[in-house]
Amino acid sequence: MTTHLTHWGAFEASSDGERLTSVRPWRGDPEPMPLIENIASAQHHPTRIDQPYVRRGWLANGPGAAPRGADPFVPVSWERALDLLAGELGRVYSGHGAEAVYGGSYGWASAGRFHHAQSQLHRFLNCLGGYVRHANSYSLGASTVLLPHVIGDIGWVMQHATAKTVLAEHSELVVAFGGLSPKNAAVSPGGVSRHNARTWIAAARARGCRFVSISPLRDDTPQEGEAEWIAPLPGSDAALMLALAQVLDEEGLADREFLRKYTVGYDRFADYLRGTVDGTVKDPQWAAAITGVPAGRIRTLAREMAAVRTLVTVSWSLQRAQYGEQPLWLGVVLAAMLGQIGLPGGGFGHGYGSAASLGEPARIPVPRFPQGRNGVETFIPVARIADMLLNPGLPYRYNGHDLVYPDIRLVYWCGGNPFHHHQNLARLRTAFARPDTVVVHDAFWTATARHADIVLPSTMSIERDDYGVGEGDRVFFPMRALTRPHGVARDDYWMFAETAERLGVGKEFSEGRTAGEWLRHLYGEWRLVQSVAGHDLPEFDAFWASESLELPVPDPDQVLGAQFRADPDRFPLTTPSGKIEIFSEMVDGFGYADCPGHPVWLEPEEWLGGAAAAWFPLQLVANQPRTKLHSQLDVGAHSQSTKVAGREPVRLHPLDAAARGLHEGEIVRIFNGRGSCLAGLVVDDAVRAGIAQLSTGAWYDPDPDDPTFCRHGNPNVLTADRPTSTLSQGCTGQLALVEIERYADAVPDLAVSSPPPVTE
Ligand code: PGD
Repeated sequence: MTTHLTHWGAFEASSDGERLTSVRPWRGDPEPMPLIENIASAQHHPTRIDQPYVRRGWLANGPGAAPRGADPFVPVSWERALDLLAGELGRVYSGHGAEAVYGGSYGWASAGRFHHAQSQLHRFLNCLGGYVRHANSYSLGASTVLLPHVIGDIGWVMQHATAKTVLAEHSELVVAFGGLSPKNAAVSPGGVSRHNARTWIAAARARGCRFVSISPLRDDTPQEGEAEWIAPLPGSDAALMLALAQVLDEEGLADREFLRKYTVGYDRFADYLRGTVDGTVKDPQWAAAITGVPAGRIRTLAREMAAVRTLVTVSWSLQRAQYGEQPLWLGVVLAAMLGQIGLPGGGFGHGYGSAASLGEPARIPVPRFPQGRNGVETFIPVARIADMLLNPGLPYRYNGHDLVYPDIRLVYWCGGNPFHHHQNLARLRTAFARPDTVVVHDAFWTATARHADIVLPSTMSIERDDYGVGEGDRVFFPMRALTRPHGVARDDYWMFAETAERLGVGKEFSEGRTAGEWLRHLYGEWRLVQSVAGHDLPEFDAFWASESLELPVPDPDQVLGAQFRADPDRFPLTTPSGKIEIFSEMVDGFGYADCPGHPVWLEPEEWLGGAAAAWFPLQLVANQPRTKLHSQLDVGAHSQSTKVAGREPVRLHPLDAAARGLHEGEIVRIFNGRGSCLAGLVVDDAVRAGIAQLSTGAWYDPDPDDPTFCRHGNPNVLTADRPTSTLSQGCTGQLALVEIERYADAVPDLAVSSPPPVTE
């Protein structure tokens, strides 16, 4: 058996050289993930891209728009594909400059440090002069922009979060806004060795810690927590948090000494709570009307939080909605009012249920494939992709900057699936029709590959040599190839090296090394640097022959919050004031009505639809899936095992199903003013009444005549391509208003589970 790594866990496998013959979780993992079952079953699925393809219209008529996403593909040899690619890159770079190339290429790709797809692409494009990049992520669009204004270095709550073991030993109450979802806590970019979310939650509970899970879904916190379930209307958490803060303020439970010493701006915020500014006291009665949570429970919860050692956590999903900055900022403010920031088991956490890496001790850095220097300064906040393609030259604002969308001629995607991750997919489709050329490398015929002109087949990580370790994880795995590649698929590195050669920058890109030589070279350099830092690590050959390497943790006790608490003058935050900013002069100075200088309640535009809200009475929660990571390996056995008649499952409360005369297992149509999709109904009282829960990840399968209708169940035909706010311009894919009805027509076949039409 050989050990290998994925974003969702390590596994051991054997193979016959072509396919995996046996797969089991890595023996070191106490809570293995069933997602591992997707790998072997997906590897040779008909939707694997077996060789290079070029869209017929592009091949016949040259670079140009129509009809991207509908044309058949022509199989071509590697020679021809790379000649065409090099010719087109040459044309765009010489005719329009590097600013006409969008190479942001957002996406998680696969585990593995060297074959990390975006790093490969970025190095390649940098050799050609650079590319328009993206800033931030779909995961943390609002957090990455807001938190530096509020607490300074975001590493404070990410890399140096309070350890899970400390929480397990010291927290008396964990109030988890967005829950502590075990499925999300099981993944980390680059991999996870030992899953431990259930273990630390069980340990805390056994010690007497109480969990309050504030989420529309009961299973957003593991059973081990025996959590009290409070289910506010999705999108209303900020109102609930304001009311908790109002009770703390009114009843003298706020820690005034902490607020004075460690924060700025409390008085302005308190004026808002008390209604001095707008005449509305943000009390529990006020919040109950917005959230649906009884006023009495809000008041008692605030008192309980002030009475014991309390951790306030906010999941990443809460900020993936319009005005997502507000609940995040309020989480920090609540923790500051409780005065426990920097105490073991108290304070604020962001993402304990969102990624495996949170609360793990910071390990030494690991080898990295250098990306070179980008000669282009222009960037977009990542979720503005459709806006950029549709509106070249349009000015817009972001985090205090006045920016202008560039005029993109060529889009290059490697290791991501925007037709999975972006919102309002029909609009994205219109946007993808604009550039001259779209190039995609992927292992599968994802919807993005189907909307490309040049499609190059990449290997899966099991088909190449690499090494990997997850963000915040300590186990570094050699990842030896388990099988030969599917069809004539090649590594992204090989494709870039060959194309770079054709464009006259071969030496700059490859430095004359093969992929195998790079692995050895990067490891050797890294080992040398680490030995200077006092870490004695094995030579490459010994590492390569081993099962795994446990990485050192240089400074396990470094808790930034504790240092700040001990001496805020010596360890100031990197905010303008050096303190926690409950009111930010900087954010206030930007003058954005959708993100003022202190946290507030802003009613989502989706709710203000008036008639629209009446037409679409259900709150859709489009959360992360349980049976796959994002859209990866959706054709795999584990993902397929939960589909209903081949469609993605949608969960509805029994009352909502009964009100519509719907039954378990039926195919339903979910719709709103932006689009519609089919899904298979699951009736479940683990979802709050008034909610429909449809996870992301089903491959977009548009009706040929109507791109707003997905036959498979991708919720991003329903979500709005609307930013979190002018401040962070993040993605708002988590929530949308919808209605559901029985699908009365004959259920159409799926096109997305077969390759697209191919022609000679
Ligand atoms: P993945 O499915 O992981 O989705 O969006 P992301 O684009 O990351 O896409 C990765 C792609 O890389 C896959 O198609 C895979 O086959 C390909 N790939 C894997 N390995 C390789 C390789 O070696 N080479 C190449 N060339 N390709 C490779 C995820 C994004 O979705 C994220 S992070 C979040 S948090 C967002 N969440 C939501 C949400 O909560 N709700 C909605 N509605 N929408 C969301 N979208 C976002």
